[in-house]
Amino acid sequence: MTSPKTLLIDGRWQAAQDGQAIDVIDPSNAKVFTQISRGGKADIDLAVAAARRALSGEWGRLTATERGRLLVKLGDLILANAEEIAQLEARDTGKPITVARNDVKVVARYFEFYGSAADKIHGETIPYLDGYNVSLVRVPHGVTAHIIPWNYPAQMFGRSLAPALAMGNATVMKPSEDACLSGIKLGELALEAGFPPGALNVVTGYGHEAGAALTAHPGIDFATFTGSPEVGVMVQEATAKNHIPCVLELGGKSPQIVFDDVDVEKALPVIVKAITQNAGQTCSAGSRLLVQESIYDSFVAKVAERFAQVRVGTPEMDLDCGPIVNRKQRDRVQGFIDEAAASGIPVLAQGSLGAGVSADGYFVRPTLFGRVPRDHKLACREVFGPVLSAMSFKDEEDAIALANATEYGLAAGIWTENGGRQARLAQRVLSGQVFINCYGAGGGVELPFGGVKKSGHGREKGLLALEEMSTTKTIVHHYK
Ligand code: TXE
Repeated sequence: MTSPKTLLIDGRWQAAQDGQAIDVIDPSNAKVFTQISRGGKADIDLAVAAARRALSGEWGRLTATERGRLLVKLGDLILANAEEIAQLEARDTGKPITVARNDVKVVARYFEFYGSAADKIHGETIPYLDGYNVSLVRVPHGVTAHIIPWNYPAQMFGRSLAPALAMGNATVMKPSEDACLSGIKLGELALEAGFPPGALNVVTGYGHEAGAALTAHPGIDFATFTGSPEVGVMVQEATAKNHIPCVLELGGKSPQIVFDDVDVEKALPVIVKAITQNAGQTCSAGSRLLVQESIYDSFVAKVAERFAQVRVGTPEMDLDCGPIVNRKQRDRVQGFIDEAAASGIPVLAQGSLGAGVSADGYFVRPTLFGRVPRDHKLACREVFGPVLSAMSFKDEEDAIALANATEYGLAAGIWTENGGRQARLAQRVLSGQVFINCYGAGGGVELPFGGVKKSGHGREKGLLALEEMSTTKTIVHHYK
């Protein structure tokens, strides 16, 4: 196997040092359709060294305005190449083409948003003793490491890199081995936009090889990771050994809390979409449906009716959702469904597969389970597939207890017309995001995003990401 040149290091496309490659598989039919370089430790060493040089070279000398312009230009190039990126993204992940097209608009928006913000980060002055001027300035970490998953590869590329570049860090991105074609294209466009060599490096490869080498590298100053809690612990350990900070976004088991005064027609489509979009492979998927006992049967019956209409297909079929990203994840999701059904939990509805989808593709039927016991695996573990678990609660206190009865805390939906209840729940539900009579942060580049508890720590998106991607320096000047 010869390695293709999918590593962007020091402004040049390179093959893996050891010449290895990874097959890229189309999840709609399980066929290999291209290859990427299998980057490893030697490639990471080169990328980190290139990033370090960039900090003291052309990239490090740019003003904030000049950096911002480069980001905005990259955003424009993304829009100009939107269809090509969307096609790559859809093929690589299996998502419906309309969804991929929307994702690309969001990536462009990340570069526009952070590019426009780059020269609006002001410091502070601090009153101090007579004869002193004290200022607090924001400075980049230095070399930042970015590890992203496969569920929204293009969006995550923008979400992770744009604020880091806006703050003047030199970056090394390790996209997921399961979906990185859009990231390679975005790297190409970054070169076209004029980013100096080493400012933005992309190393494709496996997590346990390139990913582990990157997060443990003594030459990085900060790491940000989105993925599983298990790997999140490894990233935290690796960065702790080098005494550097990290941001972790590790998924969730987010509740949709539905009270008896819910606006049913408004809630139904949102609740179904929140667990079926992207085939449930969304960190903030609303995977637990908590319904007040007094309306449980009638409301859940209506959800079931809609759930049964969800259709699954290939990107070109452009239905509600596509296949699961790879065989391992498909088996995992199907395993949850089979095990729960076998243990007697009622299946209330299942979506359908579009006519003619390949039997080899990694498709699963979206599934709604009813009256899931509170301590069942399905109620507690992240499935990361289109599987919704309905449960009932008695009153407000019980709703809060149930919503918080999870190791995770990423997002929560609250459905009630009662203003006091909206405010109480928003305060007491333990979660990084709370949505009242709506759901999802999708596309909300402006909105800080991140979790509590096992969902991770640190914030991405919004202006808060610029704080995460930088540190402060206190400058004390004695002028008398
Ligand atoms: O994740 P991994 P997987 C959750 C979801 C899913 C489960 C497993 O529950 O079912 O994780 O998915 C890189 N050092 N989420 O196995 O392995 C890897 O190459 C450094 C939630 O795909 O965590 C990829 O780029 N990096 C989530 C990224 O980590 C390593 C999105 C994610 O892969 C590494 C994805 C290592 N030792 C999965 N090992 C979300 N929060 O949105 C792997 N990687």
